[in-house]
Amino acid sequence: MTDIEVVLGDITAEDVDAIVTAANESLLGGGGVDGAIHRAAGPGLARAGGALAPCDPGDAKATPAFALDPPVRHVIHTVGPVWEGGTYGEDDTLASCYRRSLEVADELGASSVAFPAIATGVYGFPPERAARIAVAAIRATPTRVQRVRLVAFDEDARDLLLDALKG
Ligand code: AR6
Repeated sequence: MTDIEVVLGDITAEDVDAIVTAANESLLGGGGVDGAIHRAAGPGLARAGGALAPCDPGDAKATPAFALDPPVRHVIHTVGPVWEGGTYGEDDTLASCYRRSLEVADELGASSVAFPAIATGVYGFPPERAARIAVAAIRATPTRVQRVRLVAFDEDARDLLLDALKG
């Protein structure tokens, strides 16, 4: 049974086996949470990501975590959907990000994984809808990951995730 926790903070400070980043298809780094993770991990992360690119929206690929503090051993790069109004399969693509990230975590043998609110920043996915999809997708994915931490960067995002968890 996977335990889902909602926390407020900076994902780069998480003590987990694997951190998920909200990447773009190049896996070379960018702004937002991806920028923060790349800064914390160092330049090796972009080199390793670039070697695996491109990554399609909805898919996920893993690299080492480089200079991120232990116990973080892996970064799982997933690419969310760019929000275009909701009629272009954005919900399914977002659910796939969570599902594929957990599948990759299983392949890595990770037992704890931290996720940011994928696609809710630059990519413009409505945060309430994203929170419901995140929780539903994690619950629907069979996984050996024991602890999932949903890391909200602000209180509004945290409250939306807590509501989704109750629902
Ligand atoms: N810890 C946790 N959450 C964070 C942090 C952090 N340090 N920093 C930002 N967030 P975004 P996207 C939250 O824009 O929408 C990048 O350039 C933020 O408040 O990072 O999937 C990539 O390379 C928001 O709720 O990701 C892509 O090009 C959430 O993380 C593009 O942005 C996601 O916002 C991906 O856009």
